[in-house]
Amino acid sequence: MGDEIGRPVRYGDQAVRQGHGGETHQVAGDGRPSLTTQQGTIVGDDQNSLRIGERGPTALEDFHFREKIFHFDHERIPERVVHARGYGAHGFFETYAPLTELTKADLFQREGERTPAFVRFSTVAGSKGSTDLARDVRGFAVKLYTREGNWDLVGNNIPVFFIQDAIKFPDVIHAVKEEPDRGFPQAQSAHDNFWDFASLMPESTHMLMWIMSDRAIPRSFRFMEGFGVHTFRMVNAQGRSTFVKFHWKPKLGLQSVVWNEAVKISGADPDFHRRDLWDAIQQGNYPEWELCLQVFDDEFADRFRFDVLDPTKIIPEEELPVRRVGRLVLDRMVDNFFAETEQVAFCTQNIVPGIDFTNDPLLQGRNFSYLDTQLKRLGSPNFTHLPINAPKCPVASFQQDAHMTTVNPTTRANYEPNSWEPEIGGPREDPERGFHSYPAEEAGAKRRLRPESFADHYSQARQFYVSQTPVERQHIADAFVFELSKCDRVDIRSRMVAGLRNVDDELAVAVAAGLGLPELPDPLPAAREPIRDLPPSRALSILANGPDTFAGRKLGVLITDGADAALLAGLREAATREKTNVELVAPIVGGIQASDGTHIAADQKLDGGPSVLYDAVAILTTKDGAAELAAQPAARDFITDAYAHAKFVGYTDDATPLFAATGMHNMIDDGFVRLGANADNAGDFLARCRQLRFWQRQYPAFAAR
Ligand code: HDD
Repeated sequence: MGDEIGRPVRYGDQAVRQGHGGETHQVAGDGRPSLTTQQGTIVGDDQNSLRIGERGPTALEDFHFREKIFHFDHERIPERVVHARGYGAHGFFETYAPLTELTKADLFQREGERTPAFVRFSTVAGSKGSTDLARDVRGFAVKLYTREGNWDLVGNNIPVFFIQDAIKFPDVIHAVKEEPDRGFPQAQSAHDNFWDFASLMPESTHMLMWIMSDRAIPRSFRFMEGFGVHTFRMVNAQGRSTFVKFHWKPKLGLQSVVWNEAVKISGADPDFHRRDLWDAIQQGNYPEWELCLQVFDDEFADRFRFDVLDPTKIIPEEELPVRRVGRLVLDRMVDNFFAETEQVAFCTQNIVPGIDFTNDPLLQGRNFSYLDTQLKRLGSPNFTHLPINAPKCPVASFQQDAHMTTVNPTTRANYEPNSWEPEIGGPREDPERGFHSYPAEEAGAKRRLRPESFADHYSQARQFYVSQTPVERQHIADAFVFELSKCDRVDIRSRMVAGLRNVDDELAVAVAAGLGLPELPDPLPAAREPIRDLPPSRALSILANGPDTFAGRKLGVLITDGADAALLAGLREAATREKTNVELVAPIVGGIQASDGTHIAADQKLDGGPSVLYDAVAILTTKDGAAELAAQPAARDFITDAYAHAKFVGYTDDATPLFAATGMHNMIDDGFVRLGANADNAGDFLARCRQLRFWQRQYPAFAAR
């Protein structure tokens, strides 16, 4: 037990540290550990500070009080300057088949190899306490603890970026975050500064199309893609390099919410995304993504219309199909949010032999920024010693000391070369297995410039737009109108519309009309004339690639006293078959008495469980129950919101008084499924829900495929 001294161990639900003999101070009786100071002194009284006299001053000698408050005062560390709000989980990456021809990266050498992984999802602009449903890019940062070191693939759920050169990063981030004089708005791009900057930076146009699309309001982390964004290299054992772009594709398919829903979810449950991930993993529904590669050589790079080093460009999947090479499974939540999710330190520079960088100027700049920011956040270069950041493979180096070190050289030699025998002399470099940068030839004049090959800012923005279904195009136009309406300066609104004229006139006209601009501005001068006929890429649309499953989604069932017990049981069974969760919403959380006299507890009280929290809803009530519901604003919102958000609604005829109170009794459409008509009806309803939304309600001509 000697080597266990001081090691943190779990003791019931408490993390305590063991003593010399591996023991904890235990209180006789219930066996709990005694509360101690950080120095291990058992605390006799944790309720009262040390006083002189019953009503007298507090004594400075109260070391327990001072230590407790001192530690509390220092609990916060600086939040991340971007991606402050995030949520992480553990899991593994499993390799489908060896990729030896492409890379010598150890994790890709053996079929079925499982590499431990930690993933942190995030929003970009808001602070740590902001809402999950902000319209924003989502971070998708993956740490892979390989046998040959940690590889961090620090990506986003959008495959392009706002800027082409890292030197503009502080500007784009300053512009999107709170305005400095007033300290708001929080977690929103809908304000003058952002659109002022964006409209002056034509290179951001492609990214703007993505963040104004439904991609920026995902239904949950489980239903979004991830992208490495940059072109990277893979290098094989023979030293041959191949270019690669990384994609993560969710097994459950893509899904987003609509903006009005996002706004309401932000109030109803600001933790909607983290709760979703927590619930799914706790229930054993482990979310999965496949790692997909787009691999290409110099010849492809030369012939591709755009520069593969430009991070504002994608390579359409139709032009270069993806290859599925493994799966990422998240199967364990953290033990402690701060220790793991908050202290995890991702660095784009963390790569392993077999992976390498390219000259993408955004990536090159990122390689400086991440290491630097971790020092600021975590306070010591020894952040690598924290369990969440430490590699799971052997580490041997001569780096030593600094704040909070937990690992130092233990022998006499702490330098290299040295002539001590191996046990004392320590580690040596390994030319054979060690990392060598790919020896790319570089030459040219030292200048500050933007290459001509980066000059096309609009063609792929247009390609993205024309690849969307009509519903998605409408959402993009609505989002631009919403965001620009929050700008006070009309010239900023107008300049942005002028930029959109280089993308698509239908879009520019719709946005100008939505803003009430007196006239359509002339197009902004373009550095290069946009290509108007890039073929649409179906892979860019969410709706055209609907998952056709309701698995992993949530059905909200509004129940009142007298609700049909058999029908509810049928719904639950059908939902279980469909791998869908059911949550019961009732006027009071204590629950209801069902038609068969049984008592059924609710999961949510009516105004705590609005329909925006569910992917589809059902209403199981009686005529009296419906009349009571009709009198409650929360019940009326429940149904009108579900309708407005194009959700499928299961109902029985008894719900009619509620529909009548909302004026909806004449609006029952094919998105409403009458329950109880036959035994299998619940199953039919759940099968309809696989379409996720009844878009025809808003767009009668809608057909996704
Ligand atoms: Fe960044 C965090 C993703 C450009 C500087 N970034 C951060 C995180 C993600 C990304 C997912 C959160 C990591 C975590 O969960 O801890 N960033 C991206 C992507 C980019 C990108 C996909 C473009 C392709 N970032 C970018 C640039 C710079 C930074 C150009 C600076 C020059 N990013 C940072 C940072 C952060 C960060 C300041 C803040 C917290 C952190 O690093 O750990 O260094």
